[in-house]
Amino acid sequence: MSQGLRRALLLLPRGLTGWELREAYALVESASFSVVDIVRYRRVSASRLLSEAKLEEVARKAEALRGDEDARIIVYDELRPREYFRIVKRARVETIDRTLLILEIFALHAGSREAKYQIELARLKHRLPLIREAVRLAKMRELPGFLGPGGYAIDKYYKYMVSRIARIRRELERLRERKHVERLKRRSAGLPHVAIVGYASAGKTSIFNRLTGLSKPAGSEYFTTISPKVRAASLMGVRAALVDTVGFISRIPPEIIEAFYSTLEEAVSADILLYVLDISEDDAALAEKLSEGLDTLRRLGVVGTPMVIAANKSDLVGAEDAELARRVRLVEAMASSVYPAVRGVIPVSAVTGSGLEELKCRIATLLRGMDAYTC
Ligand SMILES: Nc1nc2c(ncn2[C@@H]2O[C@H](COP(=O)(O)OP(=O)(O)OP(=O)(O)O)[C@@H](O)[C@H]2O)c(=O)[nH]1
Ligand SMILES: [Mg+2]
Repeated sequence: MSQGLRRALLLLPRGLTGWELREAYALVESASFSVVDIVRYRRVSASRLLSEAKLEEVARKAEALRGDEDARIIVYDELRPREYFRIVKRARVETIDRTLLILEIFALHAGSREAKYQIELARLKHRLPLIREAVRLAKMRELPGFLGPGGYAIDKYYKYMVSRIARIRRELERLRERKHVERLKRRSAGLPHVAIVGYASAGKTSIFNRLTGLSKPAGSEYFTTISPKVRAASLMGVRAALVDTVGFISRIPPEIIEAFYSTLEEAVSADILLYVLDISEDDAALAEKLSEGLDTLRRLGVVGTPMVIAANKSDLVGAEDAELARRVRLVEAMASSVYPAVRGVIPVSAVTGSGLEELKCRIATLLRGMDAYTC
């Protein structure tokens, strides 16, 4: 086991597609876990996750982790409070679900005060129903000594959480206000905004670095970028503020959407959107990740902002130009049917630099408010 990795027993629902499985492993790895064993399960019903036999299997496999404070059972699914307690009581290893897994990754990368608050808020909101269930169980004396304190202490803790949530919300509101003012200042300096959005790990920061000449951390793990980064850049002689943002993810839990709303607000108020897509993925992943992103934008209220799609990682598609062209056409068709303001799909590679000149030109053209190429 390499240093810094926490051990985990991974519970995977059956029926995940190829890219969903890859994403599951990428998320687990990004949260610094090393998987010691896997249990595949089929959900019993909407309210019940595991059958008795499965639970027994989980408990048996969790034995190796018992006593290790850092070890976790990771349920790659939504976990209702009742199921959580059912698993923890039997397996006696702390258990997290997909939402908490994503929040752990966020926490590893959170640099700014705002990001830290946002993560704490999302965690608190996610834990609240759990504590409510603990209060209920303690009252029924079904949790003797579990979680340490008795029912009274749990009740107090619950009240503390509620007041802490209110406090963080006020604090975030204040920070958001300040950011709003900063944005207005940038605007009055005359800089149009280009927000770089897209699915987690598509290469947004790599493209941001290329366009701004910076070297912000980019990484193969998910959610390298949590707080948005803003830099002025010159695109074919047109100056603009480029904004790098947090990545989208499929089945993103509502707690996270709310927590990161202010980060994504940059996308809402942008003049132009640069949507980065990993074109090297298979058709199913392309379709899902594109529609997930466009859907998130729609939920945020983005409708008519002109959008250029950077079909990134074209270097991985291989020497077959025809295959790259086919994928680009596919993306074009899919994107413009849901988001009519798409103004082109351009194959690029942040690694080799290919296509970047054309990308800059396309953005510059839009920034000048023109339809035809000017460079
Ligand atoms: N082969 C290849 N790899 C790329 C390209 N662009 C980015 N990558 C790699 O893809 C991974 C993700 O890149 P990032 O730029 O961090 O992606 P991101 O979209 O900012 O990711 P998050 O901030 O985590 O959402 C890194 O390992 C990059 O080196 C590309 O054009 N070609
Ligand atoms: Mg990034």
